[in-house]
Amino acid sequence: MDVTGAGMDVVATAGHVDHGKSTLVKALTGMEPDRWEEERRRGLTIDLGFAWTTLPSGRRLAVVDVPGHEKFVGNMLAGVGSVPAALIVVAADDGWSAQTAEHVAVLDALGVRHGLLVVTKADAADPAPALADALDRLAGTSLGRLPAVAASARTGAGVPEVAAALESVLAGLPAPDVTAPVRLWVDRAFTIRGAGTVVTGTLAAGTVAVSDRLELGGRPVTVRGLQSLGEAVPTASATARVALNLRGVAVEEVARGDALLTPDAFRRTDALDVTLVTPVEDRLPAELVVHVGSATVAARVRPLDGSALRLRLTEPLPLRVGDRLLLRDPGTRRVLGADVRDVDPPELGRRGAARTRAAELAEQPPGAGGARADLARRRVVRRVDFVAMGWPVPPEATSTGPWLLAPGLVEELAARVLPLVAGYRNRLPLEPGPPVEWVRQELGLPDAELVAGVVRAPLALRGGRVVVAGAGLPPAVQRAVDGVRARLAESPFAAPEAGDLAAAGLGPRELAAAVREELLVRIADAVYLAPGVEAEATARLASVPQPFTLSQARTAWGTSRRVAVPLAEWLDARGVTERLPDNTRRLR
Ligand SMILES: Nc1nc2c(ncn2[C@@H]2O[C@H](COP(=O)(O)OP(=O)(O)OP(=O)(O)O)[C@@H](O)[C@H]2O)c(=O)[nH]1
Ligand SMILES: [Mg+2]
Repeated sequence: MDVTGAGMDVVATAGHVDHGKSTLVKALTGMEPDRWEEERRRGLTIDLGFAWTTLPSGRRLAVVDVPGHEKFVGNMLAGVGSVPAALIVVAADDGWSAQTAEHVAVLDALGVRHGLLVVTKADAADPAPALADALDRLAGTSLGRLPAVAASARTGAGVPEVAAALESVLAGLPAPDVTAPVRLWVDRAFTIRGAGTVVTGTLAAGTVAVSDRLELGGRPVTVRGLQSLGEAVPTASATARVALNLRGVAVEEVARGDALLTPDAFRRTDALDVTLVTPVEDRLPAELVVHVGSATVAARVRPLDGSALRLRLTEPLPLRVGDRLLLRDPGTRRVLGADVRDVDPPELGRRGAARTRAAELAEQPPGAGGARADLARRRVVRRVDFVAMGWPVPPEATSTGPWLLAPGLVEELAARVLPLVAGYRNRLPLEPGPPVEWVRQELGLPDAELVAGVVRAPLALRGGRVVVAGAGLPPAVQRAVDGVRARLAESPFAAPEAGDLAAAGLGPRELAAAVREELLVRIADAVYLAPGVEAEATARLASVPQPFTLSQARTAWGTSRRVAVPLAEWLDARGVTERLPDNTRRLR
């Protein structure tokens, strides 16, 4: 036996009530799909049934048996949601009936392309007319021209032919992506004594293994045990029926319609844009029910234009671009297929926004082209979010840390930074350039980290600002500072008086700019010296006996107390000198 769970196929039955679906499943598998006492007593399937067998070729087959009664169509929908192929059953003595039509409409809306038609009860009536009629009606659906077999589950005639025909249908199914993230829609949740919570579902893509960590309604759960077709297995790959024993969740906390997810691989959304697979002529109701996987959620419908709709779900669902939804009107029982086009759609504020959005969706091709168009509209998005929306990452997109930038956006932004900085410095000429945060806002970027990626020479990042390298001070300020520096070059400790600085046009802002440009050093309020002052002051102190008094230092520097007191403290603070308890100092 193949313990990986690969090589299994899953089909779902479809067809009118009492047409013989469950009996045929039993004849094929030897298993009774009707699980409940009530179902067996009434001879009626109410909930989903499960059976499996090994076909003559060795291929394993699991069958999800659905109820045909119109009252239980909700259960039927939960059963077919993740299944790639259908076994359509029509009774020879009754022919195409109401729920045959309804079930086939569901399969058509879901886009199911693979199936087998079985006209059963061939012992009770000539199957030929029902078979020809059903094939005719099916031809216009997603199932197209499909193989058909007549059989009697009662006598067994034709049942081997059903198995053989199923084999060839299954051989034609596209291979599932076993490396895809897991989204297992739960169709049953129950407890097993000693094991705890167990959920079952049809794994349509991906692989699950014992001790996998998954997410269920935003909380972490661990796969404690795994079964497939009644056997414990270490791992199971799509397509497969699986039963997962979960750690981290009580049975009351999980139900049909929940999904077990690969962490971070899906976003839950309650707003989405979809396009109808087949456009409708008449007005849609304001509310429809969305079916996806085993989930059922009500949605408010806002038609955009053409076949595009905006849906608002009453509960968020883990959906991706490319998912096929079934939209159902419970009143008329009409079903429509719809493709998810955006799981994080833009607000529709302005007049005409709905029409514009519909046009965007119409022009947005599926796959890689759509990914480029969507990224171009978003400009910047977290890579994990973009991938979780269901998009492939366009190779020409730019990656910066966790961010993904639309192709060409970096160049566009880089070109905008230079005039932004120039404009800023025109208004605030004493500042070397705008703070990075200001540039981030101006560019509409979500993260200041992104600014670094669009700063190009002659701009540079310095001290949290975007600066023009070597731009210097405004000419008048530069001239005044040059004057001060010329005087300091002659007498390095003769800091100009505050009044002299002001008279030269050097106020606090100008002086701060000169300090930032490393043209002056601020020793204290209104005490500015040239940048070489530390070396000069130290050299002169070296020729004074240690320790020395402030007065000795002042003499060595040839300056006044106004300068000497703050300069001595400034040198203390920089660790050049050390102040002793008796108020004398020495060089360190
Ligand atoms: N004569 C005859 N009767 C059949 C055959 N297959 C099923 N039946 C009978 O038809 C009735 C309905 O069969 P089911 O298999 O329960 O039908 P179903 O399609 O599963 O019905 P629901 O699940 O309720 O939709 C039962 O009484 C069966 O015994 C057949 O091949 N020949
Ligand atoms: Mg049944």
